[in-house]
Amino acid sequence: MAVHLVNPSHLSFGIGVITPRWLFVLAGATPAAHGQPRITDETLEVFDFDTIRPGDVVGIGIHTGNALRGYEIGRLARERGATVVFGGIHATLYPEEAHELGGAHAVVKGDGDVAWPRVLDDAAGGTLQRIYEAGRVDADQFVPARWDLMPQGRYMWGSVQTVRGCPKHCSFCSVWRTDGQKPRQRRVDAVIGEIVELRRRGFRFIALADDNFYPVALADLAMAERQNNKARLEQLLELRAERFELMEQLAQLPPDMIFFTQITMEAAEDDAFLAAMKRANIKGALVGVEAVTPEGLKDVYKGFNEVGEALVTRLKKFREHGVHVLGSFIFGLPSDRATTFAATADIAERAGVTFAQFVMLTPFPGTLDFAAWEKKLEGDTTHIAGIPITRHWLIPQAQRPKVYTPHPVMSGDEIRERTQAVWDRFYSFRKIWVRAQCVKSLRSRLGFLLLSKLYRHMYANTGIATDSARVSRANQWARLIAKPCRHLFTAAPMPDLPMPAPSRASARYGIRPESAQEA
Ligand code: B12
Ligand code: SF4
Repeated sequence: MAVHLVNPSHLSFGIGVITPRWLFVLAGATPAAHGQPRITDETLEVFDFDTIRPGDVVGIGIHTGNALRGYEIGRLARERGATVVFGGIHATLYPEEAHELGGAHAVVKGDGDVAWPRVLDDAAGGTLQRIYEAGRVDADQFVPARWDLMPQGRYMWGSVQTVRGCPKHCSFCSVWRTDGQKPRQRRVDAVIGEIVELRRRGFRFIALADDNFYPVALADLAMAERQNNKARLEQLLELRAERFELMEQLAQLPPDMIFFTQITMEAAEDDAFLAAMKRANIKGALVGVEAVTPEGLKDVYKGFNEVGEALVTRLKKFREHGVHVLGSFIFGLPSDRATTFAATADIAERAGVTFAQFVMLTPFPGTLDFAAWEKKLEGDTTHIAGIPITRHWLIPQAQRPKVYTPHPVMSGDEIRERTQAVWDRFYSFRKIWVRAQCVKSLRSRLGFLLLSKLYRHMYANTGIATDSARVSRANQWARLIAKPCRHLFTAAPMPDLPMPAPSRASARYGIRPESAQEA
C-alpha cells in the first residue's frame, strides 16, 4: 500500500513560490511502516494517475479555492482502486461534500498531525472510519515537515509555521473559527530546527506561515492588567517572551536569510517587537489593511486598524524598522464608493507599501460574512452551471462569478473593473521601478521588478479577469518569469550550519510594557 499526498491546483506553473506546508507535514506524520509517501504539488505539475495501484491511499488537502479540482482527483483515484482521504480547511467545513463529490472513503476534520497515522493504520487494517474528528492539537504535537522529500529546485520559499490560531475575529476570515482564538505557539527549538534544515538545503527565504505572527498585542496586556487578571497577564507575557526568544535565535542565523510573515497592524505600536523583527531579518509582512475608511473597517469587524493619516503613519512605521509591507486591501465592502478605489491606491502609495494585493470581497465558508450572506440568499434560486451560488466553489473556474455580494451602489462589473484598474496602476512598470529604489544594486532592482510582475500575474489577473485570453496570457507570463525569479532566491547549501544557541532573550524581553510593569 503506497501513500500519495496531492495538493490540487487547476493551474500548474512548473515553479512554486511557497511550499504548501501541509504536504510535508503529513509526510512527516506518515509512519515509516507505511513507506515513503509520494508527494505531488499540482501548482508545479499535474498528478500522474498512472502511479496509483489498487489499495494505495491518496490523501488530498483542500481549501475552498481548489476543492473542485480536489474532488476530481478524488473520484479518479477511487476509480483506480485507491482509498481516498480528504483533509484541509474546506474538508473540515464540508466533510459530506468530499464524500458526495470527491469519492472520499474518509475525511479528517481539523489538524492531521495526530490523526493521519491512525487513518493509515485503519486503512491498512480495513477499519477506516467515514469521518475523523481530529480537532485542534496542542502546539507540542505539531509535526515537523519532511523537507527531505521536497522536489529539488522547484520552490522559491520554504514555509515554517510558528503559531496557529488568532485572537481576533475578522468577519471575512475563517481562521479564528477553525484554528481557534487561542494562539497555539510552537516551541522555539522546533521552529528553529526546521529553519536550520531548510538553510542547510540551500533555502534562504522562509515564509513564517502563521495566521498572525503577533498574537499578543500591547493592548491585550493592558486589558488583562485593567481587569486585574494576573493569570492571563502571566500567560500573555510568557507567549510574548517566547516570540522574542524566537526572534533572537533567528537573528543568529546566517545574514543572507530573509523571513516573511503575516501580522496585524497593531504591531506598529510595539517598538520593541519591531526592533526584534528587524534584528531577526523578518523583512516582509502581510498586513491586513482591508479598508481605508472607518465605515469599511466596521464592515469587517476590524476596528483595531487605523484609517487616514494614522494608517499611513502606522504602515510607515514598519518600513522604518526595515519591514516591507505587503498591504492587503478588500474591495466591494458595502460602504465602498467609486472614489474608494483611487483613495485606497493613494494610501497604499503614500504609506510606502512595497507590495499590495487588492482582493474582492468573497464570502469564504466558515466566516461570519458567509453565514450572513447564505442566510440572505435563502430561497434564492440563482444557479450557475447547475450549482447554487452559495456553493460558488463548485462552479467551474471559468464560469465562477467574480463578485458575490450585491452592492448598494455599484454593479459587480464596476467593482471588478475598478479593482483591476487599481492592480494595473500599482503594478505599472513606472510605479514598480520607483518602489524598486528600496533595494540597492541594479541586479536587486531587476529582481524586484520581476518579482512584482510575477506576484501580479500569479495572484491578480487569474482571480479578477473575466476574459479568458487575458487569463491565459497572465499564466504564460507567470510561467515565463517564475524560472529566472527562482534563481534570485537560491543560495549555496550550508550542510554544516549549526543550530543557534538559546539566548537569554526570554529573561531580557520578558520585560513588561511600561504599563504592565507598574501593575
Ligand atoms: C501561509 C498561507 C498562505 C500563503 C502560502 C500558501 C502556500 N503555498 O502554502 C499565501 C500568502 C501565498 C496564501 C495565499 C492565499 N491564501 Co492562504 N493561508 C496561509 C495560512 C496562514 C497558513 C497555511 C499553512 O501553511 N498552514 C500550515 C499547515 C500545516 O496547516 P494546514 O494547511 O491547515 O494543514 C493542516 C490541516 O488542515 C490538515 N490537513 C491539510 N490537508 C490535509 C490533507 C489530508 C489528507 C489530511 C488527513 C489532513 C490535512 O492537516 C494539516 C496539519 O495539521 C492559512 C491559514 C490557516 N490557518 O490554514 C491561510 C489560508 C489557507 N489562506 C486562505 C486564503 C483565502 C488564501 C488566498 C485565496 C488569499 C487571497 N485572497 O489571495 C490565497 C490563495 C493561494 C492559493 N491559490 O492557494 C484561507 C483559506 C480559506 C478557505 N476557506 O479556503 C486561509 C484559511 C486563511 C483565512 N484567512 O481564512 N496563503
Ligand atoms: S484576518 Fe488576520 S487578524 Fe483577522 S482573524 Fe484572520 S488571521 Fe486574525
